[in-house]
Amino acid sequence: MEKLSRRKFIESTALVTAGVAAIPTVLMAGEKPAVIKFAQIPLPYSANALEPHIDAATMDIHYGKHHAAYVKNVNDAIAEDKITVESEKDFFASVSKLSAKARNNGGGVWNHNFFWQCMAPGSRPAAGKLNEAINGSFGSMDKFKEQFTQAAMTRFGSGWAWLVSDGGKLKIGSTPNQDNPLMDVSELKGTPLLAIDVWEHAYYLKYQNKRNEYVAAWWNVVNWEAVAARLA
Ligand code: MN3
Repeated sequence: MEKLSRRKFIESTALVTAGVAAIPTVLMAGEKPAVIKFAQIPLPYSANALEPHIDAATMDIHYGKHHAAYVKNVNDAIAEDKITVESEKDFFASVSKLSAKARNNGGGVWNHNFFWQCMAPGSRPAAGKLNEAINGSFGSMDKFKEQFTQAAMTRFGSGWAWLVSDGGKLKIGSTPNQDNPLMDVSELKGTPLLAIDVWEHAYYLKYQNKRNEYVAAWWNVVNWEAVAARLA
């Protein structure tokens, strides 16, 4: 894992948690604007912490190779394309105007930073307000899981399934490739609360073609406390 400065860590964690950027925009005369730079959050647990549901080899490659590559590629694209947006929020809200390289890799960085924080070892059941919101929107936790699993299973090819809050209303949906609900191009819109990566690289080593087994196992490592915090 690359070492990040404490400031960078706090910044990137805050960005991911809030889903919006908080980059200062007050500039001194002659100072260049703070153009956005994407970074990987430190993995919040060890690579083997989610076993047996998510294996360490998959985590190592997923975090260390795939996710790291998105970071390099989006920052390259920002330089190559002379992108001048100053916040993640603006980056995704105007992503239709950016190159495919910027869109795919920017989404790749954000989605994985979010995904790592959707999981934790020793998952505890959803409680309180979150539980009530899920029951209210979907009937029960079981029905919610069924619908979310359906979204994950029917996303053809590579992509993500999401639970979002759209103006206080909970919705389930999916996005192709590395698109996310913060993007202007996304049909599914809202504040992300929970996501699962259904790219084959997320499960192929352990589950091969059995996406259904991966999704079923993933419920055992969902960090419901993090989901509840995003809803608050
Ligand atoms: Mn992935």
